[in-house]
Amino acid sequence: MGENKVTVEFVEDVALICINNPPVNASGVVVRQGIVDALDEIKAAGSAKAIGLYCAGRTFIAGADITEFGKPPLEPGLPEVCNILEDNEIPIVAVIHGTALGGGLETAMGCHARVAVPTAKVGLPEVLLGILPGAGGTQRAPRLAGISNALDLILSGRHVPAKDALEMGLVDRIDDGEPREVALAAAKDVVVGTLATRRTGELTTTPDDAAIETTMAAVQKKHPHLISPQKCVECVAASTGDFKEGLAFERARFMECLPSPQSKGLIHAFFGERAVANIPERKAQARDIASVGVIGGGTMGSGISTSALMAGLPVTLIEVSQEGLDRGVATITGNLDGAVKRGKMSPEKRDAALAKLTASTEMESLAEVDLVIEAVFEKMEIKKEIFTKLDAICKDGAVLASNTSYLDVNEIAAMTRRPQDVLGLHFFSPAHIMKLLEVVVGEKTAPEVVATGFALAKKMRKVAVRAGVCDGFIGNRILGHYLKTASYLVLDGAHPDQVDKALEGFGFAMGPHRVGDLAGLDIGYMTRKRLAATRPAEERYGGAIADRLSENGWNGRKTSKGYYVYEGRDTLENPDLNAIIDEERARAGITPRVFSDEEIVERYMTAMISEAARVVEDGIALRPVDVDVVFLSGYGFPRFRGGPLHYADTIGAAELVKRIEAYAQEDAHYWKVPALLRKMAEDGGSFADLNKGK
Ligand code: 3H9
Repeated sequence: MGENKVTVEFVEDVALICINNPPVNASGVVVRQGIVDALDEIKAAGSAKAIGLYCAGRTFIAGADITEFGKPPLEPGLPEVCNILEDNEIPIVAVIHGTALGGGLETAMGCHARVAVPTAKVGLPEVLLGILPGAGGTQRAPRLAGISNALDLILSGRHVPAKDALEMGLVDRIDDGEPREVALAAAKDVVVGTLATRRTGELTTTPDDAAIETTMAAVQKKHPHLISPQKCVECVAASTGDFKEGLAFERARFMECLPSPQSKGLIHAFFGERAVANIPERKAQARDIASVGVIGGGTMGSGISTSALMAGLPVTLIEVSQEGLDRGVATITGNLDGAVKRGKMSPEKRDAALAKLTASTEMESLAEVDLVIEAVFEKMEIKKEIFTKLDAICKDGAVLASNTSYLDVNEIAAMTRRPQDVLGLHFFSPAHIMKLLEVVVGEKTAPEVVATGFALAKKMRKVAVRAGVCDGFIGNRILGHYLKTASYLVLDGAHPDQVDKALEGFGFAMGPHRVGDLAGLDIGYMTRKRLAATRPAEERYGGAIADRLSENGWNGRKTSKGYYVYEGRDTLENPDLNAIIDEERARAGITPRVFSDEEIVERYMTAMISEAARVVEDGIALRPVDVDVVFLSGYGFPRFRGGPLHYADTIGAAELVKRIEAYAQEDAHYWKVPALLRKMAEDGGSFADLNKGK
């Protein structure tokens, strides 16, 4: 039966159904058919008075098999299976361990009782994939847990611990033990009547118009771009009516979400975050990292230290002066306090983490640590000096990492007698919050050192992406390119606020000028100065307006003035900005023209895609999906668009080439068609094909 993914066992007067579809028991067609066949087999045998349904391996069903989405539907569908379970004459109790997510929880809710082991979690995370619970979840969850809980569950997608699920009414009992044993005991209890059963669809939902109304308003405000959250609310609202009509209503909305580009983008992001772990060094044995040294107590160094401490690692923080060290320790303490406030760690864990922090002004304190991360000022001479010292101080086998965001990791590694132990670990600010870690692999970096970078990221709950060496690696190299477009747009006639709003309309949380103000305009100013000598003569200079702001000391939020003026919580116009823009346009001999929001987005995105294509072409990123994940996890790229190169496929290479060629009429130096994109346009290829290794 079902390639043995679903098996039946008869024990006295009960039957047990076991689902075994590693790794996460996703409910693919074989599982679905297997469940239906199992019920038929049990009915035919005629001996069972109750059924226990449980899963083998690490988890209960973690959802529908997402890889089936977008392909022709395979019968029986999951909604049908949940209904067949519910309609089954012999009562069925589901036993949940691991995580019962999405279609998994829906399967359990189709059963007649639910028992969870104490460590189990349940959730309906479909909204995070741009869809909605489409196998009865929006109708059964409110019947079991009430409208308010169901809305929370379905809109947050969060994993609810068994204890809370019990309080909500989603599960009926918590029993400890191996899933099979718990299932056997629970089924026997059903037979003797000590575990009550009922059909969820026969329950009624108590109306709660106020909750529906407030939630709908909140959703529209919070997710103006997304279609599925609103549909989730509509479906939950429909659960107060007839059950069958509610199921049909849910099905129709599910089918509207499933083929949407948003859902495709979100699903690409889900698989992308997992695909980036597939690196050439994945089979190498990572070195054990039991202690970490961080050099530099500034924002980055403190953030990295916080992240390591939160992962349970002891940290030795190094600063040149006692004053700098005190500042670093204070920042780390503040970061940890913030984590407690945000509910990310308990006060006890915070104290334990802080107790693992050692602060020192002596580099020699790093002699015994397993990994050092240098996070000092972005100047090659300073980094070289530090790595020369580290080479003399650190024990053999220690991994030596630089948190540089632009500089040549090979040049840094060459300062040591052990370049094989050196790599870049590029964190993003604030490092204890941002998910992304670029693992920058130098010419001589050993495979096990790369694997160690990935293992560290996992420990820190970050998404690691492998990057090659070039100025800015994956993310900042692409950023450096497309930000020029933003500045050209402003020089040529768009207002910074229009550019920001157009891109926020596209889905970015903040437009580039607002981001610049937040990060500090002095960063870009220093980068432009650093690169001034290497800027080709034919490159158009876009930094004139930003330079003027920085030269006035208006570096953004931290100085209360940049592209905007910041007063308390308010963001206001900068009254001096227009004069500066006019002056710089006049100086460059530009007659400003009008840009539509659409053209702004097109030019900005085309620039981003062009450089992203070159990054793939040059082998700096392993695959297009690596670029996508960098932008989703580190640059606030709208997740529902899947990343720049997933988005590029929705436009198509031919159209992109056409756009670049048209823009090149104005500026042939900046707008060049990447060879990869041209080839795709000619062959009808896509970035998705490249991800699949085609
Ligand atoms: C749904 O249910 C729709 C229904 O309402 C309606 C239908 C009509 N399918 O994350 P991991 C793979 S929508 C296929 O590394 P962990 C994953 O890609 C679904 N594959 O493990 C990976 O493959 P690989 C609602 C899946 O322990 C491997 O399993 N459910 C699925 O860190 C291991 O995964 C969800 O959204 C899937 N559903 O975390 C839950 N799930 O090894 C999505 C995982 O080749 N899943 N894979 O890279 C998760 O959140 C996590 O995987 C989970 C385990 C927490 C379960």
